[in-house]
Amino acid sequence: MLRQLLASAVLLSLSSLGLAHEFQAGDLKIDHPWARELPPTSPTSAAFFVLHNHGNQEDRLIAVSTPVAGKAELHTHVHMGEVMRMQKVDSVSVPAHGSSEFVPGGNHVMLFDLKQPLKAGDSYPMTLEFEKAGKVEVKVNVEAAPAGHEHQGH
Ligand SMILES: [Cu+2]
Repeated sequence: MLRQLLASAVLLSLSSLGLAHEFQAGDLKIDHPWARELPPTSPTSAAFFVLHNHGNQEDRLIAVSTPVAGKAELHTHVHMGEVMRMQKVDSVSVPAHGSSEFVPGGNHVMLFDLKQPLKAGDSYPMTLEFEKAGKVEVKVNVEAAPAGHEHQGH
């Protein structure tokens, strides 16, 4: 019984380590890049993360690329009457001492022409390019379900 408890405690701590991953570019922190697992037939996907800016100057995310997709675009959602529509944007601001969230239903990185199915448990590299902080490569984790509470409270 004790052994089982210990084993599950180890598993728990391993899985929470796996969930919390972050990357740094200058004053910017890129928190937990992830994408949702989709059916293998889906030609598109989206990537999400939270950008934290610990600096005194605004920065902007201006471009994204990844080897798993033919094309990656910055998207946001806008209200078009009753419905929410995706719209391409040229850049996304990360305010000084602020943050910018990329979440389902909001800003996201749209991936077109996927070259391989994205399966839960996989990860893939993605390069974010910022106006001031420059380029940084992050690792995007593919997750089976939309991530929940662990994304809040940072
Ligand atoms: Cu989109």
